[in-house]
Amino acid sequence: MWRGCHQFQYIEHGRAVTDRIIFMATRKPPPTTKPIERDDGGSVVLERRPQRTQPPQMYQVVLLNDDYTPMEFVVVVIQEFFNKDRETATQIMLKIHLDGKGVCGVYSKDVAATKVDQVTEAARQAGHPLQCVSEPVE
Ligand code: TYC
Repeated sequence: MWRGCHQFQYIEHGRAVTDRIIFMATRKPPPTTKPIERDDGGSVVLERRPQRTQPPQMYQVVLLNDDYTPMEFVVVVIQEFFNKDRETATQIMLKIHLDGKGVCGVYSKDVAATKVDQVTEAARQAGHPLQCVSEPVE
């Protein structure tokens, strides 16, 4: 267990007050600023370091074309599971029909996996061979 401490000093009602915050973490966090340096004039120079954390990997949920699933079923699936209006859903369905596949939405890994499961189950229940997959973006 790593323990850190921040100490603050300030004046309150004319008296010097010291507050300490003690915190715990499993690992020491990486510094986001360099240690304080003083230049000739005694002023404080803080240099910000670039953030190291990357944005989370996103996943696009893709529907694949087939020869048997009715167009109307695909349009309804895109409306219901990907929250598109009917016109947008129809455009996406036609793109899939013509190009072989099309992106219906982009989500975090968990949400994308849930969409794939929901669409796959809805197609199975309706007896259609519609295929839905997720793939990392970029
Ligand atoms: N190609 C299908 C048809 O002609 C329609 C369709 C569109 C099927 C998109 C799947 O993901 C799909 N009935």
